[in-house]
Order: sequence, then C-alpha cells, then structure tokens
Amino acid sequence: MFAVAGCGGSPKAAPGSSPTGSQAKIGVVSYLTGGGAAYGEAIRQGIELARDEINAAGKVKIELIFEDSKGEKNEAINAVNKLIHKDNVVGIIGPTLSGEMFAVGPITAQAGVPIMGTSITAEGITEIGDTIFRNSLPESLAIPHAVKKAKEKFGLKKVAIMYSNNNDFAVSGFKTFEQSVKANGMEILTIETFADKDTDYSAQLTKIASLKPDAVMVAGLYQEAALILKKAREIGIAVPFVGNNGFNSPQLIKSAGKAADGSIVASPWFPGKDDPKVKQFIAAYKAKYNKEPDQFAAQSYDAMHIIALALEKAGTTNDRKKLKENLATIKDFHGVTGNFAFDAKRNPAMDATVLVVKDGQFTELK
Ligand code: 1QQ
Repeated sequence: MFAVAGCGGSPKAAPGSSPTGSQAKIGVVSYLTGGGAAYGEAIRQGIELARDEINAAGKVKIELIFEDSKGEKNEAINAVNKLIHKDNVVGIIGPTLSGEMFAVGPITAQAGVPIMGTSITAEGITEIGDTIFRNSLPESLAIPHAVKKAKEKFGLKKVAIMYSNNNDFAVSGFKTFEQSVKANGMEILTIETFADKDTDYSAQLTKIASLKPDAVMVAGLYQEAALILKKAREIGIAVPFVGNNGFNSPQLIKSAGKAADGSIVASPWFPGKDDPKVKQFIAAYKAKYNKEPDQFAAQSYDAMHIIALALEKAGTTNDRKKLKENLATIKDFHGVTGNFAFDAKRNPAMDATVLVVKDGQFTELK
C-alpha cells in the first residue's frame, strides 16, 4: 500500500529513520477545520511560534508538515500514514483528540515513530505503546482537583453528571468525574448522556433542573458544552458547572457568552502566573497572532520545545529511535505550563490550577 514511500525521487531512508538532512521533519496532525477547530488552531499557532524560536536559536532546525484531521479518526489515520511513509518524519505532534490517538497510536507504535499529544487527556493513552508521549495533563490528575475545589468552595452535596458517550475523551472524563464525586462523598442524582454534534439538550437538562443539583459536571468538547450551558441557564439552572479539558478553550466562553460564567475547570496553564517565561510567551504570541494564547497553544508551544530539546540531546534530525529514547529522558524542562518531566509511563508530572469563568474570563478559583 505504501510502495510509494522511498521512491519517487525522495532520498531513501534507512529503516527506522527518516532521510538525512539538516532539518528535522516533524509532522503535526491537528483538528484544523470543523466544530473543534479552535482547539487545533491554537495548537498550530503554539507550535509555529516555538518553531520560529527554535530555528532562530539555531541548535536544531525544524521543518513542520501540517495535516488536518478534522477531528475524525479516519482522517487522522490517513494523515499519520502519509507523514510516516511519504514525508518520512522523525516524529509527530498530535493528534488533537484522545479518540484520534486511540486510532493512530498503534500505527505509530508499529512504525517506531515517536508521537506526542499536546491536548490528549483520556486514560490509557500512553499504554498504547512506548512511542506514545503526551505533555497534556491526564484527566485523572486534573478532574479530581476541580471537583475537590468546587466542593470546598460551593459546599456541594449532590450533583448531576453529563457526558458525550461517543467521544473517548468524554467517556474517560465521565469515569473520573464519577470516581472523584464519590471519593468526595457527594451524591450523584443522575447521569445523562449526549453525543458529539448534538444540538438539543432540553430533555437531559429539564430532568436535571427538576432534581435541583448543587452543581453539574460535564465531560465534553466546547461545541456541545457551550450549547449545554446556554440551555441550562435559559431554563434556570444557575449552579456551577464543572467541566473537563474541553472547557479549557476560550471558544467555550465565546460560544456560550454569559452562560459560561460559573464554569470550573482545572488546567496546567494560567496566564496570570508570575513567571518571566510565561510573560515572554504571552508577549511573543500576541505580537505574532494579535491575540492571547490559551491552554492549547501553551501546551503545544511547550511540546515543540520539548521535542527540539530531545533532538538536540540525541544529536539527530532523523533517527526516530534516538528521538524516542531522548524524549523519555526529559525530566527538567521548565515550560510555560510549569515545571515538566515525563514520568516512567511518558505522561507529564505537573501541577494544575483550578479556574472559574467570571465575567467572561478564566480566573483562578481560590
Ligand atoms: C482529549 C481532550 C480534548 C479536550 C482535546 C481538544 O482533552 O480529546 O483528550
């Protein structure tokens, strides 16, 4: 099927490596068009800003090849196959969604190509194979913070939970919510499901309203979450909403407007941090894109720098195995999302801040 790889004029690569050259070719699979494009766009911008800085510093030269997955598993699979077999990339950043990584992870593991998610948070991701990395905080580390903080702050006793049941990240987030709510001694009044791209949430929310919960936990992406928030506020559900990683895009606030106020979410990114590195990143991002970076931009910016550092340590631009081995050794990286290290399972070990949307802005929930 991939007989085309290696012929057609491109230099032939040794097995397990991409063609020799002074630039390291990195593939990026991102959700660039469609309902979740604000995630992918932020990711693309963070990576490109980091690439510019890396190339200007000159220790390693990076060439990026972007592929749009449209948030679809099949598109992500096609993209990854092209990047591995046709473009001969040394490593891949992405994809955007956990479901996409469950689809492409086994392909990259089989090919021995390191791949790093910058936004992927479901349980079980790095277990796919030892070439799979992520610098995004798993839900199992983020959600419990948000649930605990919300309980303390708002005296929560009984909650409702909603989640998208055809989205791997949301299903995983739901399980973590459920455990976390129980661990904090709260009662679950009801569990309601929906599906990605649903537009009508009246049935679930009418039921939830009748049960009078102290808060609603939602595991989903911003497109669906924004509609849920709007409908909930419209029918008089005024309680806090605790979201998972899907809530971390400012697009949630843009789409839901006032209805987003009172949304709580944990994130490793907080632009108000008193850290010169964070300030410098925000200034550079604003200068390049004329807007504030969000969590997804910050995580992908860090990811690109982490990969460049690993390439530098490995002394290679094309050896996939060396890149993989050196990535695993990164333990002391200080990024804009905080102090970063890969743990033994190639997940990040880092802290989260609990945020709440207030007057249309993410602020720290203290
Ligand atoms: C995942 C996520 C999404 C919110 C990324 C956009 O965390 O799919 O794992």
